[in-house]
Amino acid sequence: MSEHAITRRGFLARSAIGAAAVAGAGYVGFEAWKQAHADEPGELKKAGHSLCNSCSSKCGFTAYTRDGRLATMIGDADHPYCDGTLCARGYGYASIAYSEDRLTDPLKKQGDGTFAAIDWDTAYAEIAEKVQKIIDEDGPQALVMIQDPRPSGSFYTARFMQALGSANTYTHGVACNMSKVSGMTQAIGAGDFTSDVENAKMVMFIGRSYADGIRPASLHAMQKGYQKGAKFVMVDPRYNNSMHFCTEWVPIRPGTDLALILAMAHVLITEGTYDAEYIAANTVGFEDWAARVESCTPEWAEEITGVPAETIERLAHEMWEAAPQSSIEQGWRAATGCAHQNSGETARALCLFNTLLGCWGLEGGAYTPPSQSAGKLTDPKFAAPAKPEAKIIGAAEYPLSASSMGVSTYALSQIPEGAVKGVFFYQSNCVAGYSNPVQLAEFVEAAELSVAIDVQMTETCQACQYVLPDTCYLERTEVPEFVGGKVPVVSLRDQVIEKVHPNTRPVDQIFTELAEACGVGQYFQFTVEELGDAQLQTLGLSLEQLREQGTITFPEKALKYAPKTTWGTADKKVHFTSEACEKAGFPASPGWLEPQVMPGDGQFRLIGGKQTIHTHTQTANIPNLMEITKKYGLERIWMNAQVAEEMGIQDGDEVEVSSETYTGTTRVHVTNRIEPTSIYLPSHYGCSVPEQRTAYQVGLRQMDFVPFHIEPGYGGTMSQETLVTVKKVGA
Ligand SMILES: Nc1nc2c(c(=O)[nH]1)N[C@H]1C(S)=C(S)[C@@H](COP(=O)(O)OP(=O)(O)OC[C@H]3O[C@@H](n4cnc5c(=O)[nH]c(N)nc54)[C@H](O)[C@@H]3O)O[C@H]1N2
Ligand SMILES: Nc1nc2c(c(=O)[nH]1)N[C@H]1C(S)=C(S)[C@@H](COP(=O)(O)OP(=O)(O)OC[C@H]3O[C@@H](n4cnc5c(=O)[nH]c(N)nc54)[C@H](O)[C@@H]3O)O[C@H]1N2
Ligand code: SF4
Ligand SMILES: [Mo]
Repeated sequence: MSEHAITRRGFLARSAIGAAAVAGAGYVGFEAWKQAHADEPGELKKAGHSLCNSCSSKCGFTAYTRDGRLATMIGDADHPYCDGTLCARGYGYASIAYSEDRLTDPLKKQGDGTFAAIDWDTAYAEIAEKVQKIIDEDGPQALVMIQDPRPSGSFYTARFMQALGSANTYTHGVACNMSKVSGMTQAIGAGDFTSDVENAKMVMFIGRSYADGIRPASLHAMQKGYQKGAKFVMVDPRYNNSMHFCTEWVPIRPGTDLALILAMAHVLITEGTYDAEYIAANTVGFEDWAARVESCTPEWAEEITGVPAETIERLAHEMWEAAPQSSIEQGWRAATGCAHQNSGETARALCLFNTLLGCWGLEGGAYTPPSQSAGKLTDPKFAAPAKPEAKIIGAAEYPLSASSMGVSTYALSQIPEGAVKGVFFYQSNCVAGYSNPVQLAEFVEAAELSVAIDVQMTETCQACQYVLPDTCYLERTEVPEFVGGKVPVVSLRDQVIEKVHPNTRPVDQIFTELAEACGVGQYFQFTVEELGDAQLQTLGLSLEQLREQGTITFPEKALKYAPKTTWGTADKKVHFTSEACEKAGFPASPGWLEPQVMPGDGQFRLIGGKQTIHTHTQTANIPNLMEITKKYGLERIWMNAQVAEEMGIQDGDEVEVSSETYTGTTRVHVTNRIEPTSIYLPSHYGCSVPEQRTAYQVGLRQMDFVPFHIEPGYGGTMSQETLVTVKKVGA
């Protein structure tokens, strides 16, 4: 590692950006903050409790205002994702309330492609008329909803679609963790587990960076584990910011993690070092996997992954020596989430490797977090519409895909085929983030009806006929949010500031009114407050109580460490083999599956990755966050130093990046922090919407370089199945 690399490593970890989410590392307490801001005009008032909306973690916080304007936010100590601290994005994104680029009125696309303001009633009436025509001619299954899973959004969008008779409510899963959830479900009957990072002796992270793809509580756990002497191994083509708390970097070629896991399993199984007792009592199909990994030697895996055979062997030994206080962390988006043709199978193999360690349910191992949910509502006014008989579109074509997320990109691809006619987007910038943007925009533009509900003009809004302005999260009260964790909780997003733009409307109002216009208003005869209170009453709580406390814990449901012997599969066991996978064309137990593309001479695999200060496509237009990007040149692509030298490329050079779908230019960051076959393009840039005046045309957009395709069986976007070439501009 060069001097240069170490200096770079220090940068984010030591700066306010990295420290913002690390307890005790330069974090300014509320009292100190109050003193520093004591002279500001207006009285500091506690305005209520809300949930951050800058990413899916929805961390809980108390909001303080001065003269009705948001002054600061203090993270909840009790919230399982937040653990007392919001991250830098959480603070930065709050300024969306006052953004000059907010949507302020309903818009309708004109013949020349520009948008003009219309009134709400006209928008509802026109949308309802088109909905009715689609239902009359093609049935409700020709309607599709794509939404980000947040409390009110999830409830109201799904209810609206169900009321219309459509099963097609999708989340952003295909572009996030679809393959992870689906692969794990095949193995352990659950889409999620948590490595007990804080108490572990050893954790291997495979394409998951707690210090970049931030959830504060996870990063805190990593810091605590590291300080207690845990061995944290980072398997990543990049030396990411989590290396601050890691003991070893294992640079790996993208898309080859499955080979690494299979080879580590080979080592443990051939040496007989695995928890045979746990396996005999709690699993099925072990022999099949043992036979399959017999040929997956560390030498074999070295050829594929670029990780030396001795390293693979040593890591397997170390994981076993630390067992059961060891595990491979589940990952989120990168290796297992949706990136490659083998992401689903990698997720499956990862769970099976952990099963060899016997770590399930034990302190320092890995556990499935307990949760609490509301009981059934008995008051007839909350009676839900009947569940449609049809299955969500895409379930048959991608039989392993989790139907709770759905293969939205496949549904959109059915617009030109005529099977889908109308599409709604709620809090989703699908066009810029789920797959190839040109292709996705073409699909949406071909629809008879397209509606986007957002707070700013986006690539998705641009592709739609109608754009409806939501209030921002600080301006509305939502359905209570139940969150699983070591101690599960319920937490509230309450309104903490008045509406900044009078003609915006909150999500619950928009869907209630749309439902009325579409003739299904009978399912929406309650306010969001009444609904929230009724849900809480089923647990002996009330909205008033939750408003007061912000987050309420369920200590009686807290995690108790014990070997896990009941799984969510049909026979309650861990499955080394899966009939569903076999039916979908995969081997019964996971074996090696190549990524779809492998770089040849002069080619690189394009990888993405989060940056601490941005979220997906939604924060690039926040001026104070973009200022940090510009100050540190964070929009640059990364290229391996030795490769750059061979190509005559120097740090800061302007380079042209080309794939089969797109060519664009940007500056390059030359570094030892990336392995030679990868080019890293940070995930948050390349906005093509002029109305986002801060974000417009800064950097490149990863998805432009990726063709429209879908992971067989599992349904992920395969966001990294693309090859690029790079050349110096003017060379
Ligand atoms: N700052 C920030 N934090 C976030 C978010 C955000 O947008 N910004 N979003 C939240 C959400 S919704 C999600 S899903 C999570 C995502 O969290 P992560 O999954 O951690 O996110 P990524 O940064 O996409 O990927 C992690 C690492 O994987 C590496 N990687 C890429 N390809 C491969 C590969 O093939 N193999 C291996 N081993 N590594 C690879 C990248 O270099 C990167 O360092 O983050 C959450 N937190
Ligand atoms: N280019 C790119 N693509 C990505 C990713 C990436 O980092 N970069 N990350 C991937 C991952 S891990 C995920 S989870 C998905 C996420 O995909 P999405 O859930 O689509 O996330 P964003 O791209 O951030 O878009 C969120 C949209 O919600 C809008 N929004 C924000 N607040 C509100 C609100 O209060 N009300 C309404 N109605 N709208 C609101 C934002 O303006 C934005 O247009 O994207 C995936 N695709
Ligand atoms: S992790 Fe950061 S951006 Fe995400 S919800 Fe929490 S504070 Fe907000
Ligand atoms: Mo995600």
